[in-house]
Amino acid sequence: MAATAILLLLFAAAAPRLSGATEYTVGDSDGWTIGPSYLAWSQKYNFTAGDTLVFNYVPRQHDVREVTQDAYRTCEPAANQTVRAWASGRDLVDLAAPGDYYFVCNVTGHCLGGMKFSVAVAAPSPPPPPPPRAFPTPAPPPPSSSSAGAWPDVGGVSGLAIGMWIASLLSS
Ligand SMILES: [Cu+2]
Repeated sequence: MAATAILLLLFAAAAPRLSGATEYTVGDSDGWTIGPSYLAWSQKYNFTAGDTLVFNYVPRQHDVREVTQDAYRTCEPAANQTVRAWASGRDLVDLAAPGDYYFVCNVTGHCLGGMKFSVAVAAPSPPPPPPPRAFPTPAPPPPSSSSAGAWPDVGGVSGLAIGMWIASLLSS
């Protein structure tokens, strides 16, 4: 019973952190395509480490590359300037660590045509302080007594002392 309550408490404490990770659909309902301003889109949100970007597009019409800042500027990512690449048409891109991320479409002309944006991902805010304990912490077992397992706590020890005292009376 107590263990179940403690488990429930653990879940309650973990839930806010799990729901803190947010999925952002790039371009919102427009998706990832030619036309929308992804600069404007990216500036609408505050991204936090642990969030996910979702790129929705028709496969083979577009793709997604995370690239270096230089490749982002030139729109010509060389192989060694590509950090990660996706092409499924529904790509889930995790922003696991804080930092700057640069995304482009690598179909010819699309990056220059506006399919590019960067996001500054912030470190997650520290977790809230733990809630006050609902249950008293059980006292730790006595540190040294090797008979703690054999004799029930203090009552057992004083029982042993009384027994020894009686034994000494009987033997005298
Ligand atoms: Cu494209």
